[in-house]
Amino acid sequence: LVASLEQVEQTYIMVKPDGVQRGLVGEIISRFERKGFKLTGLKLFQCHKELAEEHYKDLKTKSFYPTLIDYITSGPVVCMVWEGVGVVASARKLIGSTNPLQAEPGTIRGDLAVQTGRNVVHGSDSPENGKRETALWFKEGELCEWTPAQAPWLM
Ligand code: RTP
Repeated sequence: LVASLEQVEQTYIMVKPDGVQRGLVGEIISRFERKGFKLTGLKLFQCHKELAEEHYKDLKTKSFYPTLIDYITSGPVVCMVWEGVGVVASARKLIGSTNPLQAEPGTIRGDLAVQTGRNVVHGSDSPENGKRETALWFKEGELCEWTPAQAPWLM
């Protein structure tokens, strides 16, 4: 029942500006909490252009890249790190397909969004990117390692 340290992954989850503007922050955090993952980082943050460009550097050649950078920097985002066994793939399932019209009902995007360009939340796509993005968005000392006191069976 106790996960070994090597099995524990980290994922970077971000409520995008539209999610913040629409008042969906609590709803989105709640879905990860209820699933049973552990929150180790959380902040409201106004993302600057350089950071957005570094985060999405793999998409630099895409036609939608400039629009994407404008979108992500258009207002504050909520940055989070969640930990757990299998958290990266599980978070992507909870979030749903990139195009909200194709996302299954029950997923965050399936329930709460319509447009790909306004899809309310980001989640790392691999354990490696989970680490990379955590290091990009959070400074050392901003993360909090803690042991849940009451429900270790959820970890
Ligand atoms: P994310 O990184 O935000 O979790 O999204 P994702 O993996 O589901 O999708 P990805 O292909 O990495 O694209 C990143 C974000 O770019 C915007 N996008 N717009 N055709 C378009 O207009 C288009 N395609 C992607 C979305 O906001 C997507 O989440």
